[in-house]
Amino acid sequence: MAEAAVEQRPEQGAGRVPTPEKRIEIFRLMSRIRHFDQRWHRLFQQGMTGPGHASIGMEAIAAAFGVALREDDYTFATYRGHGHILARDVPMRPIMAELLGKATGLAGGKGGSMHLTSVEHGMMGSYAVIGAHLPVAAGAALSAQYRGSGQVAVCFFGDGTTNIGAFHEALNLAAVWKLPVVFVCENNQYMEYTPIRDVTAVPNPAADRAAAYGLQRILIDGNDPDEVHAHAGRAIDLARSGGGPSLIEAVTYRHLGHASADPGTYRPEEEIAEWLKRDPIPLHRGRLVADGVPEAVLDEIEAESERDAEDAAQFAVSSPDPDPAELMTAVWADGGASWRN
Ligand SMILES: Cc1ncc(C[n+]2csc(CCOP(=O)(O)OP(=O)(O)O)c2C)c(N)n1
Ligand SMILES: [Mg+2]
Repeated sequence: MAEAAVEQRPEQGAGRVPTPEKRIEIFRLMSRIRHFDQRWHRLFQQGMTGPGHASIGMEAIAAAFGVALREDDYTFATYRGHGHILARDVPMRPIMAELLGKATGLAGGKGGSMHLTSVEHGMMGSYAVIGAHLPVAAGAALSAQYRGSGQVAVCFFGDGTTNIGAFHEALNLAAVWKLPVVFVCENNQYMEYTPIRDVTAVPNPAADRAAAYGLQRILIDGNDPDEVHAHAGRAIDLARSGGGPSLIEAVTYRHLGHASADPGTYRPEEEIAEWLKRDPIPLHRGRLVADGVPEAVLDEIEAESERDAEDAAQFAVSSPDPDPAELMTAVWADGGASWRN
């Protein structure tokens, strides 16, 4: 925590507490993301699915942005993107089925956990190649700017991603062309098994580099959904009104390892314990209850999320495998591989 301390900047986002309805919606999305990832992780432990990347502990970022977005805005995520697609209100069933490689999955089982896409929901994909989607998000923003559609692209990525060339290229061009894009660094303080501080010249890998692109330094607590929502709203408004891109660094922590099979034991026990105390879901729940939301309302949201995750798991497990005849369909833009022959 000390290495990536969250610097409070009250002038940014101040006075923008979400409406009560939006705060409950943020709770609902966080709860759905948590239950979905937990249920899916159990399927992995039972050998029902291959490995993937959970975002348990990091839900506040996806959820708070999810409620700040307009329906036709674009989301770009990494392989750690289950939460981001759920935050666009894509139903759990086809997502879970995709993770299990089933025919009923979003991409017919061909994409898996690292390629979750639902264009009609604005979810423009999760990407396995580090940094690859930052220029693509800038391209989507350029398209929105050209068409005058008022759409905004929001692009999520990890702390480690700030050390790859595509980060610089995308940020620079987005700033030069004032593109309607919001870059959100989910600084969970590790890139796979390496602490980001061991391989980065500045303590805050995104915020400390914002000046290089003429952007404001925005460093926020990624486990505080009210704070994330305030900054999301400001950055999205700025982008939509022609004010250009933002770069937000949201400091957070993943409760599990990098991927399903990683126990995460390279992290100090005290550090894990400290961050478990800052779990965004109980934090947000406590605030809602203090503000008068009945416990029963939140209990029902939790129960519904759990039921939906269980239903999605049953659906995915009982769904058929893809037909081998489908192997080479929908792989290329022409719908097949015929152009190669
Ligand atoms: C171009 C490229 N290089 C290396 C990898 C292997 N790799 C997968 S995840 C990862 C760490 C990324 O860390 P970070 O950006 O902090 O994201 P996090 O997993 O913490 O969400 C690496 C190096 C990759 N997928 N793509
Ligand atoms: Mg990371």
